Amino acid sequence: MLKKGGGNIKLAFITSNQHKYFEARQVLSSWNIDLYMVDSVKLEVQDEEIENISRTAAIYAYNVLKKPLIVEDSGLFIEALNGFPGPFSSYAHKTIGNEGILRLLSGESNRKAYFKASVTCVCNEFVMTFNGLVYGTISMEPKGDKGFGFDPIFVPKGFDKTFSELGEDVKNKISHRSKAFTELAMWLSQSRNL
Ligand code: ITT
Repeated sequence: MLKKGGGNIKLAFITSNQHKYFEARQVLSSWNIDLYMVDSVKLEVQDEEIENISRTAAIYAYNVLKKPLIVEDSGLFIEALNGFPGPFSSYAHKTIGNEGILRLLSGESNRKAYFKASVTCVCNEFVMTFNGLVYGTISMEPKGDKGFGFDPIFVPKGFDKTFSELGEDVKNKISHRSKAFTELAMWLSQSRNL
């Protein structure tokens, strides 16, 4: 059952990434949903679709924890690189990093990219997945000192600054993560009587 302490829904967020956790918490705070971070049971599977990765990891974690929970898988998809790093974003960031991505794009005029987040919630008998996307471009050089991961090289559409320069308040209004978690929150708030 979903635990409702003081009217709030409690959900475990299975992740090792504190940045993802804090961003998700901020989005969900206005929806009376309390997240707590569990950094232990995330199964990392390989798949070309991040939806499949988040669903498989969420079902695995639920079978271990037996508590209402969410898992988010996300990635940066770069058009000129045929979608790379996509589902391999975490590994690509740890290995070649932002500088490596910029090197792969050197001399490339097509800088289009998008971030995608896929959040799977397992609670009671439900397994629900919600996606969020934000479109933009890859900058010519890293800029800004806020955020994490590819934030210093991603310029969201309609802005002329990177996510790192814009900071969390702006990012959290438009990001792939905020869109996916808002969809989740809307579904949960309509499902209060489950
Ligand atoms: P968990 O699997 O433990 O949740 P993780 O960081 O490995 O943490 P992912 O497997 O979903 O998470 O990897 C997604 C990677 O994509 C992440 O490590 C970042 O490098 C990048 N990424 C995702 N969302 C991002 C964002 O909002 N800003 C910058 N980079 C992001």
